[in-house]
Amino acid sequence: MTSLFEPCQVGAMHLASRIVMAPLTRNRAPGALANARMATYYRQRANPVTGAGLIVTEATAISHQGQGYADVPGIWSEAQVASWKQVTDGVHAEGGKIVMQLWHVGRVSHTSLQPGGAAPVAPSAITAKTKTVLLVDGQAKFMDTSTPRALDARELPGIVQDYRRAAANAIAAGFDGVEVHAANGYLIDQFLRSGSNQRTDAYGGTVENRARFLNEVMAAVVAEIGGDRTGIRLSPVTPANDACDEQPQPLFEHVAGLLGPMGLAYVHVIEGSTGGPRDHQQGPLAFDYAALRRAYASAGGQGAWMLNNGYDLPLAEQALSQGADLLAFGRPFIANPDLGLRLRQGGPFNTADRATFYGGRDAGYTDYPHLSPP
Ligand code: 8OZ
Repeated sequence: MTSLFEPCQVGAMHLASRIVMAPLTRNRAPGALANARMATYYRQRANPVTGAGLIVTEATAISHQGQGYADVPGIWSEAQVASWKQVTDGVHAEGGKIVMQLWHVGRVSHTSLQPGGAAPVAPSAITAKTKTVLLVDGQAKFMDTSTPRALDARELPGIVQDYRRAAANAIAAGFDGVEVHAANGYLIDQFLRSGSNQRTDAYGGTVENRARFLNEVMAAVVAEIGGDRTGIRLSPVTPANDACDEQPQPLFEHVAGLLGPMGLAYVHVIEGSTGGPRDHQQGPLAFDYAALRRAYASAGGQGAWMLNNGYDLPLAEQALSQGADLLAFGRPFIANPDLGLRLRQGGPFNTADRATFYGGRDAGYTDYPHLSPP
């Protein structure tokens, strides 16, 4: 039986274990730049024996328009590329691997975060019933998102180009690859789902049309940096950020069919409701994940299959025995920089403090205790 602590070839990356640090938004990048505190945080988790076999960065904006939260980082400028080098250098000095998660929030934004105070953009002008994080008097506050404007189809090639440039920038900054964020109700997911996409052009209506934007983004990123350095994150049934679709099963099996021939390093699937229940037998979260994987494999997909949401050691081992290749841990990695070591030893585990998830300084960020020096 495969164990969490066995190595795994993932596209161009050789990983020392199956343990992945999931992407985690922490709102500690003022000016949209990476910084020394972030470099410390990632380096603490990068050792392939005591930490993660692979780190996925916090979601990182591909453009100013792609920004939706206070103090999240970006990867569209030369200054941002330079700022991330301290992070990739630190991770590589520990012998670790790190990919950057590429993000456009679409409608999950606020005019105060957009270029020129403009409305955020979306497939259709439908406000998301969700909150974003803004800084009010220096304090992180959850605020309603602004009403978006619908994108003109003529704007889409420019956004695809932003993804492509972001992927090139990530490689220039020293990352081992990228993960395209197509989950959790952000721009790509907004195109996919019928609840946020009411377009009547080639990007709306049928499943094929709603998946067109995702397909174009992935094709551009793969053309730029290679499929073997590219992953994708999907969340077929999450209600996060007001995401909803009447028929997620055929929609996501179609997406899996598009991804199959792309030669991707991995596919990362959030099961159930992001950060919440993962039951999938019945009710609103019902979904056949095995069928999703079959659809991917039967389209020629050979990338590693990464699962996420609420995993602990027994559940992770069960998933590996059922054919998963990689398991991504989110909150456990916030509170346990040496999660790899703790999993090997069967614990003990620190508990993450929700009050310090978003914004702030070292508290709840770089100050969780290690079992042994990193
Ligand atoms: C929590 C807070 C802000 C953003 C996601 C990037 O859900 C996020 C996110 C999570 O994917």
